[in-house]
Amino acid sequence: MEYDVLKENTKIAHANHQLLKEHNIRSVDIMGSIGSGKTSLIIKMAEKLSKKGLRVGAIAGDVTGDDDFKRMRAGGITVMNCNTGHECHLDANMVKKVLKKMDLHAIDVLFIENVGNLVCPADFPLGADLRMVVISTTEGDDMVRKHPDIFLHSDIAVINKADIAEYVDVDINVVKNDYSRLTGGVLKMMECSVKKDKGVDEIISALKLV
Ligand SMILES: Nc1nc2c(ncn2[C@@H]2O[C@H](COP(=O)(O)OP(=O)(O)OP(=O)(O)O)[C@@H](O)[C@H]2O)c(=O)[nH]1
Ligand SMILES: [Mg+2]
Repeated sequence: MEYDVLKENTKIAHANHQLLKEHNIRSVDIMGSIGSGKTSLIIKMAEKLSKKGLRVGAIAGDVTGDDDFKRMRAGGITVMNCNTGHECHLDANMVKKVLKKMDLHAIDVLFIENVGNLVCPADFPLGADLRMVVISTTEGDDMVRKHPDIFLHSDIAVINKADIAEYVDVDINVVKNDYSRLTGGVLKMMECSVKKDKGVDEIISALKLV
């Protein structure tokens, strides 16, 4: 019998979404390249959201280890670690298992940090309200041209590390223009520097978290 992995993933993702909605949790699947600043952005957003009285939870998705888990925990986030073992992306079933162990009554916002990768996560929705892709200036100016799918599967796209763009010879406008072109001029890529706390409030607004 043929087993359709993507179809099954979509079914579980719908159930995850339903469960999160039943608990009034707003959720974001944060995808993006390795080291683009996903964890840093989650911690910065959590700091800002908790000042507004929101309780932030997270799932730290990584192939192995608990580095991001520990950083998020130190940032005051109610976080669960999720190691994929070998897989280059989270899938809805992994998230389902983690959600079962989480106290969903204790959080208002859930950030799911996907494995750093601009290819595989695109095909596996997890059940979050929104999907965001985070790249950074250090990857160069050609990420949208090389990995269009993940941008097309995301509601929001961010380019981080604006503070060092000039040192890595990247013109952020080139990336932004590629993204605008890809989305038919409908969406604009957001720019931020988590390090300098620039553009993070705008991302929180775009995610409709406050
Ligand atoms: N200059 C600069 N560095 C940043 C910024 N944001 C994050 N970093 C640094 O980039 C490195 C990677 O950041 P992380 O937040 O771990 O990135 P990540 O996307 O979670 O990485 P993985 O989970 O390993 O894929 C760290 O050394 C951060 O301090 C920024 O806005 N500017
Ligand atoms: Mg990380």
